[in-house]
Amino acid sequence: MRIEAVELIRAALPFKQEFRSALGAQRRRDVLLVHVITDAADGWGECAAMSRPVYTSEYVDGAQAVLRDHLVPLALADSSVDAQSLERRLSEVRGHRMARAALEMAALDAELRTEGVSLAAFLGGERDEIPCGAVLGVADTIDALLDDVEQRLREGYRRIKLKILPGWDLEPVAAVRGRFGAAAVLWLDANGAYALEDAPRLATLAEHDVALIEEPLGGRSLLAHAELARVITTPVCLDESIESAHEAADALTLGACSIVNVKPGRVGGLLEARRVHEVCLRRGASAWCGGMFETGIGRAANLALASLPGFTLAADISPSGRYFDLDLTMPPTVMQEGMIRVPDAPGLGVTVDRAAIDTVAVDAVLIRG
Ligand code: OSB
Ligand code: MG
Repeated sequence: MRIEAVELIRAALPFKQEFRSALGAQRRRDVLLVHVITDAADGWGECAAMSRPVYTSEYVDGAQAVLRDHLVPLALADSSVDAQSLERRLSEVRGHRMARAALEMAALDAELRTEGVSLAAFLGGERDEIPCGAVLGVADTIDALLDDVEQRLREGYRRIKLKILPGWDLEPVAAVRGRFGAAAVLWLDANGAYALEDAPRLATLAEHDVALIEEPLGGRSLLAHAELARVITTPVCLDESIESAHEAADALTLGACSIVNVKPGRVGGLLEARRVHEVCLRRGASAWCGGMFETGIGRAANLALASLPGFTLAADISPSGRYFDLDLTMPPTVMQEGMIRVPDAPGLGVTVDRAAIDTVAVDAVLIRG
């Protein structure tokens, strides 16, 4: 396959409701799409980077710049590429994992559409539907949070993940547990908002039957997380701290976590995400597929990844309409009894709705080889 041109499209999708977490407040998703045009088929990728560099160091303007100036030129220089050779080629650029992942996703989509193979089948998926969890930001009041949890449970989500930070932790957790009892499987995500000195406070969360706490400590320290994991009984899950398969192996060896949130963007692509999954499977650690407020494009890739056998816990994947009024793929993604079907058509297995993209696009640049 030869990549003939790459289009970088920026779009803005307003959140239905402002989303607040330890990473700040977000009103709008700044979407960056990568559209690869090859001699055989087109392919689509979605970049996980957000507007500001507050989750990892990447941010959407930076991702666009490194794609335009460095990654896309590398992809266009090769007369024949497949996703594997492209991954190797792009790894010459250090860091910028979300940017590399978006281009790899698009190339893999084009390659698999050409071959008539679904992404799930290519990756080694074994499930045809994925259990899904809801993620709830910081609410205005405890009552508003409880109403939201009730609605999500009614919609069928398999578990509830609350964003927490100092000042929004014990009280909302106790309230949710008090109101819903054992009916709610409860996870917490701190996005690194705590320090090791907060261990006594974090230890008390266990009283509320919390199934996991994600990225409790700031600074991406595996040693600090290992120390915390020794003194709290709630299982620790890492997100931001793990950017590759070898970091996942290190984290599990050190006891920094027992559970891994796997996001293809954060680790540099679907191929590396599959290697993270292999590490977890080999070590008997639980893994699950995280989310980055994706549109239908990124969601399709996440569903394929989440179908691998080691993803034993509910994913941060939601149906169309959870965060935005408009989706960018057809048909709309639906959730039934908390499950979403894994696309089984070639490539990402969804039809990209160019007309919908054009209604929200703010910028599009075509780079030719
Ligand atoms: O920490 O998992 C996170 C979104 C952006 C950045 C970081 C995170 C998230 C989410 C999104 O939690 C969950 C979703 O896409 O539903
Ligand atoms: Mg997280």
